Amino acid sequence: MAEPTNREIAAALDELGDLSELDGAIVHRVVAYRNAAKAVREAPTSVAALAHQGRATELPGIGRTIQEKVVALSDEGAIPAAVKLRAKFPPGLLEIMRLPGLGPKRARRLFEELGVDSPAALREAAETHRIQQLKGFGAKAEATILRSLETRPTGNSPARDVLDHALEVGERLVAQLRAHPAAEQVEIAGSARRMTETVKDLDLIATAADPLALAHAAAGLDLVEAAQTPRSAGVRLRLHTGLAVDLRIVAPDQFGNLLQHLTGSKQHNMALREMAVRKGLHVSEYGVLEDSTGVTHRCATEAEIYGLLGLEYIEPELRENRGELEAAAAGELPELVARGDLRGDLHCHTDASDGTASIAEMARAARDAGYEYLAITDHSATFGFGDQIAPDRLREQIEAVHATEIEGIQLLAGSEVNILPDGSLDYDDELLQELDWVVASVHSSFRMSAEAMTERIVRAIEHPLVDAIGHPTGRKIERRPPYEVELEGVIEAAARTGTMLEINANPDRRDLGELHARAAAAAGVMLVIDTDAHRVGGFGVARYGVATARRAWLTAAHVANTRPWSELQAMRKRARAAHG
Ligand code: DGT
Ligand code: CA
Ligand code: CA
Ligand code: ZN
Repeated sequence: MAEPTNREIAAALDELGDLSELDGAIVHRVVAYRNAAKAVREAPTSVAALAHQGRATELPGIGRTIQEKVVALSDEGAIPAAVKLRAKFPPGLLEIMRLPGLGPKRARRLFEELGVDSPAALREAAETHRIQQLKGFGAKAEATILRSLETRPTGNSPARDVLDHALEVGERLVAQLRAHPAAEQVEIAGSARRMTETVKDLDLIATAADPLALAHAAAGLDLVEAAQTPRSAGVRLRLHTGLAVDLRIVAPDQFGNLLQHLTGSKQHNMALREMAVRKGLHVSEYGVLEDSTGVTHRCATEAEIYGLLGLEYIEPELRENRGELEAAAAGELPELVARGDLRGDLHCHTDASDGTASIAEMARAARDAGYEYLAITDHSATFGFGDQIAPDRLREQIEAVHATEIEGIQLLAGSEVNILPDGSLDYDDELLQELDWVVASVHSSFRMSAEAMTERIVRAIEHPLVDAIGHPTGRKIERRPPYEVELEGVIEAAARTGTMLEINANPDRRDLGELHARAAAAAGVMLVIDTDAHRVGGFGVARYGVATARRAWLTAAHVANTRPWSELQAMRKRARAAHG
């Protein structure tokens, strides 16, 4: 029998977690299965192979018991514990249990008391108002159930990978290919090079002394789950994370042509080709054909291609046909902000709220990541996840932050203050006044009309002590849509009051997104790129915030935290107000 893929193992562990939860198992066990599933899904090499070697326990969250289950799945085709539980609960119950607002206990009652065993049966029961007759369910619950049945996502794994997930393994793959003796150049192309939020697959381009040897070597790497037949033109791979990879191998004098073609975007390429035709040039992945002479120019670099067309070099992040070709022709491309331009981070958490490290540990990590200043912004009083800072605790924390001295970095006492449903803030003004930096965010009551949500955020923006709004739309890429809000109103208010808007760099957020960030900058709003780090390793995500800023056409001048703290501080509305 073929070994199960990492995705199959992860799905089996998730199912076991769900079944155990339905069965009323202790929370720890359920959580253990879910954590193990996550570790398997993120593992870059074959977990079945590791388990057979007794080495799956090296992965985080996988102990001997779960390793045994993986071996059983591989050898017998199923996990015995899951087989037993499947006999107890119909498969449709798992789907019901995952609906928002239901969960295992309620799903089980629906099954036992109404015989509901599938989403279809659930809909029927709701429509015939049998659910509201159950104790503890009511008419409102029934309406919620109908609504969540309608908005239920189809298929449980997202079709596209969030960028960090793809790059983590993609960059390892590139490094391994570069290390191969047959390889010369190896580059990432496609959407991953443009740093889009998600990617469908990874496009790699290489030149090689021995192309066929490189294609064979690629197919044999331990990151690879399956490969098509290696050829001298390249090979198509699937990695253990599920990511598809298209490796193309090309002659060195056409490297630029293929890199430009496969970097895309399709929209950029189509517009580029149209523009070229008007100049008597035909651009393809093989070269640039000149009508008048019949000569095909092979280009080793992309710069040569753009040069032949009379264009400035266009950075990959701009290649979306959003005006970059016109700007390149006019010599008016922006000088995009870069990671090295960031001097400070104004949003992070410590173990005082839901972070995992101390103030000093976060400070050292930020300094080592290249920052000159760091605002500690733990969650405010009503965060509601059990991790919160009451006003008295905040006073202590302000003192603790100011008392912490770490060489090479300046610490600022801040807070990520909740914007309450009515737009008021979680701390009173007197306390806010004591903070060096205030970022205000929405963390609760997401379900409001767009009008009410906009009013709520605008009210926070109008507060004189709010320096910036954190992750302004609340979206989680591939997981949660933004809350309903009219961004135009938010941007207008931010511009009017001098309140900054955050580009949260967490790769699952990237919020503001590129189009809104571009609109905000155009309206005169100052942006800040923050990591929202919750652990010492959390500062590494800055690159994704910078990528969004670059895709938004931002220069260093548009981003407040490219400035030293003394300058940034003086730009804020508080300082402006103080100077009248
Ligand atoms: P993805 O994979 O969906 O995240 O996005 P891309 O941009 O990586 O798209 P992909 O992998 O389908 O194709 C890679 C590049 O190949 C794409 O960015 C531009 C080029 N390309 C693909 N299809 C076409 C096409 O129909 N016309 C032109 N001009 N270029 C194309
Ligand atoms: Ca692609
Ligand atoms: Ca592709
Ligand atoms: Zn935060």
